Amino acid sequence: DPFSSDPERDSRLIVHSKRPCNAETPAAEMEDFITPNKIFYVRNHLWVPRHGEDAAKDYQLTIETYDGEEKKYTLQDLQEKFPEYTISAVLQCSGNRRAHMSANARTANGIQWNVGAIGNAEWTGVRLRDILADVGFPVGKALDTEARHVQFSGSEAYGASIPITKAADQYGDVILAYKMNGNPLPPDHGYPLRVIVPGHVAARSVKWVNKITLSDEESTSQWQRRDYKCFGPNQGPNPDWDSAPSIQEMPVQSALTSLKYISAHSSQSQRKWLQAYGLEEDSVLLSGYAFSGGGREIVRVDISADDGRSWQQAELLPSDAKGSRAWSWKRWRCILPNSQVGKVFVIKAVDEAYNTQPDGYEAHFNFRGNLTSGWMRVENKPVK
Ligand code: MTE
Ligand code: MO
Repeated sequence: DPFSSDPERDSRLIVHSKRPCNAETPAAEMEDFITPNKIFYVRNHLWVPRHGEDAAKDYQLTIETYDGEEKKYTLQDLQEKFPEYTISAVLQCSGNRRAHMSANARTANGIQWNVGAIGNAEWTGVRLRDILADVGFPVGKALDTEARHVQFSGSEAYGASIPITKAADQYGDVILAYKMNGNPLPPDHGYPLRVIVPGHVAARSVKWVNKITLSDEESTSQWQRRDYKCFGPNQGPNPDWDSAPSIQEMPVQSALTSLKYISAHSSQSQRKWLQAYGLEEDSVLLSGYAFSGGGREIVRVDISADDGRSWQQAELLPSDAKGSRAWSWKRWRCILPNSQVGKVFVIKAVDEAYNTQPDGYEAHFNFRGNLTSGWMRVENKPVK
């Protein structure tokens, strides 16, 4: 039974499937900038490879250069040879919020994730760029070579690839991580080593990575050539798979993760909050996340309390983001008078390239339900 080495999981995770494990972070646990390891969503296509202490000791990473030559590194080699580097970065599954597409357009294939197939963590490891340089790849002149893709293989058989331009970019921050939020990677998240490709769909951040190949071709895995692509609203389920590019950088995304009732007559701390917003009446506190791919910073989150007729801006919370570009999400919050019970709140975000989200779901429907990002609509039903 290949699943026999799967770890125990936190009971707070919302489990969509057990074998393989697919489980999302409950919205109520997503209030912080950093998502704790124990409740970080788990998206496994297969089983978790063995992960005893010997897994790190026996670990070997093989790099296959463009000429077909192989170089090997132990975990210790990587840690001794290359400078340690920490970034904070979101991982978001391409299926995050698929349930909203299914509910608002048509049923899309795949796990019906709500808002929790996303998390933000600090990842510590070594730069892929430094390793490529060490095997003799000219990282500063990558396009002078014939290598166009960097393929990653996981030890359980998963595989994916990224463009050489991302891997060689000195501000691309692609790392091979051995720590998550300051602790060794948990088994579910890639122990002992995983790739982190910040700003890209999480499907490229290969866990349990044991081989890296420079190639003129993308990975030939189904996860590169088929599953993680988007087709037109009318296409499928048997499209010409090669006609669409594989998903790499993520579009703009935002979601509400909490809606709370604040009473003007209750605790002093709640009243202080209301005063800070210049409100005296009972109110609602909305909060959530916003994120964009490619390191593009979120510059605005717009909230409507009347289903999109009028808008105001949410407060973007300060954070301790690390890395060359904006790889982390922005947490946001907004306090509104509670005069609109039963009406619909709408949330949408804007990134620094002024990209924004589609207002509905039908126009970006795709049969696999990838990259759902329509404006999130939530009925005003505060919980006391
Ligand atoms: N890497 C391996 N080896 N096996 C996998 O099944 N799933 C991918 C990616 N890397 C996967 C993998 C997908 S689709 C996602 S969304 C992320 O890992 C999930 O990472 P997490 O489980 O650490 O949240
Ligand atoms: Mo995913």
